[in-house]
Amino acid sequence: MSGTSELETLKAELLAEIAGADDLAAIEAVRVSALGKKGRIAQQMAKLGTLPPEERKSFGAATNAVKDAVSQSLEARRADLEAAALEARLQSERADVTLPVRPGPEALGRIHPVSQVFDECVEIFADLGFDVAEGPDIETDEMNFGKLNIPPEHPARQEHDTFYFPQKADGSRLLLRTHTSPVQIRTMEARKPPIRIIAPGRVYRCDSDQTHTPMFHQIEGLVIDETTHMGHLKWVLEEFCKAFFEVSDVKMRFRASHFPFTEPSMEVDIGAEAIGKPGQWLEILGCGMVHPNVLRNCGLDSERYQGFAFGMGLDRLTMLKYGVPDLRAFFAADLRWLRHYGFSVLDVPTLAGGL
Ligand code: 2NL
Repeated sequence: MSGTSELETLKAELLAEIAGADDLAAIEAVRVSALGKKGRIAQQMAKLGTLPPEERKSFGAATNAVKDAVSQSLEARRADLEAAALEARLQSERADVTLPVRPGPEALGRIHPVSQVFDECVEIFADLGFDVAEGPDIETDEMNFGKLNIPPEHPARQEHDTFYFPQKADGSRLLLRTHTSPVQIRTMEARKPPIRIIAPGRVYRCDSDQTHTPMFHQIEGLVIDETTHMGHLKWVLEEFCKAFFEVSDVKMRFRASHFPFTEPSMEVDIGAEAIGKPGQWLEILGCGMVHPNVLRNCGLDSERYQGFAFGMGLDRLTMLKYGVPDLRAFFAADLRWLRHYGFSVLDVPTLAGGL
């Protein structure tokens, strides 16, 4: 057989092998056997040296032509197989998002109303440009009281209000935070203004009756900048109340009050129309302009910076919004209650979706 017809046969064989390879591994095997270092094309090339000089040029060119044809065919086949593999994955991994939720944990589980309100508040304040800050439940006296301008003789420091841990050798003792303010203290110590944060979390007070539980939930907010003023505070709180109670207008009443960490300090009532009880006022939060002592305690220049802070109890807010009559039910882990008052896992609060 002449060299050229042998090449033609080789080409036909290889092209048939390529056409017959029906997955990427088979294609790769054909590639190695044809174009590899000791492959069948290389074997042909090796014959060049044995040919008479006048045949070498045409045989070399013919072998290269076979090599090119085989390479092209391999690539084309590989591309086809890859496209087919992708198409098969798309078919098998297709999810029909319009199907109802499968029976199982997602359909059965319920989100606790306080968690739902927690998420709603985070959503509302995030939309207003606030970051969420967190900190430990166990704090020092200094973080929970001292830096907040709460003097040693203040009643909040008494044993019957605060859960203290046993005294340490150096006389200091840790405590369970009585508010989330230490989170804001930590933020002011760690960052330069402008600061815009909310600090949601669990807080603890040694108190238990119809309307108080030893652990409850709070959200505090803090805004510090060079020109932040009470108008900003009132606007933020008004926007929050409208979004939270899902009303286009809300009546608000700011009453003078006193907290050691703000000056001036105010308590805020809203017109109970917001929850369908016209004529009454409901107290929902406390707020004020951050006391200059607190700014200085956190290393901020009180001549340059000022800002506002507010704090509200989430449990009470939850009772108001969702008509939960008894606070203690929140902590009773009663599944029948949770099935009635709880929220679907899929009911994620968004402003666009109407909380
Ligand atoms: C209330 C009152 C309030 C704050 C909390 C605060 C935090 C820092 C500095 C200044 Cl770091 N103030 N927090 C301010 C005013 C009121 O909470 O009745 N909460 C349920």
